[in-house]
Amino acid sequence: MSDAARQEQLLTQGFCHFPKILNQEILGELIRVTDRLLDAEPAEHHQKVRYQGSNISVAYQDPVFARLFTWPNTLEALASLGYPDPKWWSSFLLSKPPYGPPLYWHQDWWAWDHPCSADPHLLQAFLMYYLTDTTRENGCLRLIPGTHARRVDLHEKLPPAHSEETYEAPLDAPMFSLHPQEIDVPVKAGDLVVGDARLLHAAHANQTGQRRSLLTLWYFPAFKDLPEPIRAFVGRKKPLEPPDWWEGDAGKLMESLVPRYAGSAEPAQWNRVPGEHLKY
Ligand SMILES: O=C(O)CCC(=O)C(=O)O
Repeated sequence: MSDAARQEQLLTQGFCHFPKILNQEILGELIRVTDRLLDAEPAEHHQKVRYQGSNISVAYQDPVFARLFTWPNTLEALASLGYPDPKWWSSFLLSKPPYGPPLYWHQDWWAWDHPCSADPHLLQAFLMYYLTDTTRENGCLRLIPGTHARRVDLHEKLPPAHSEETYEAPLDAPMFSLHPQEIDVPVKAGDLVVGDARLLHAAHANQTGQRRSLLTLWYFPAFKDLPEPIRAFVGRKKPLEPPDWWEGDAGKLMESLVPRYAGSAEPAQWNRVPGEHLKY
């Protein structure tokens, strides 16, 4: 697929796919490190977030994460989409255990009161790396193309993403329903899926006996172009303080990926429920 076609797909459908971004070496390292993190997590964690499988913030636990956040092929992929100066915000390990349930429909944008929420351009992006090949059987990604910019009936039936209400919901709740416009996005391990934070997405249940792990990285593809209140909210977070072992090329590169804000604007309000800025 050409750069222009991917840019168009991202803008109109809210996602695009890059094959073979990670190599076997870093993939193997990521599987080893994430398996260790998952096995160390208490059973209560996995039970509470059972629809995600796990929700572990990753950054400093191992130097491999600095390599991943600054992975050259990924930065090239973002540049090919027109984003040569992205900023990294946070990253999570989401892993479905064998026979884990589906993940509910949700979107992850958090400043819906701000008028920029209606902007056609990408404000915040998820970068997803599945660490195994994914299929409908082991819980691949599902999404509803275009819902980053267009309201559908399902929006009215969804609680705020990853709230207590989502954790407690029964499997027959609307947020687990099949939607006529949904598509599956099966990928190979090491591929990259880039998506708009506003896009409605979910995942199938894992019906296999193998773990299905995913690393989701959050970036601001064009941080300097975001409205000041958004930058103020993001920049308010404690800046990265890389530990000593984040030295070397990846650690230094991380420094250039930190979103910073030095102005005095009032930070945007946190609101994960799309309101007037998302139209039918
Ligand atoms: O598990 C997946 O495939 C998607 C995960 C996700 O979107 C989330 O947990 O927010």
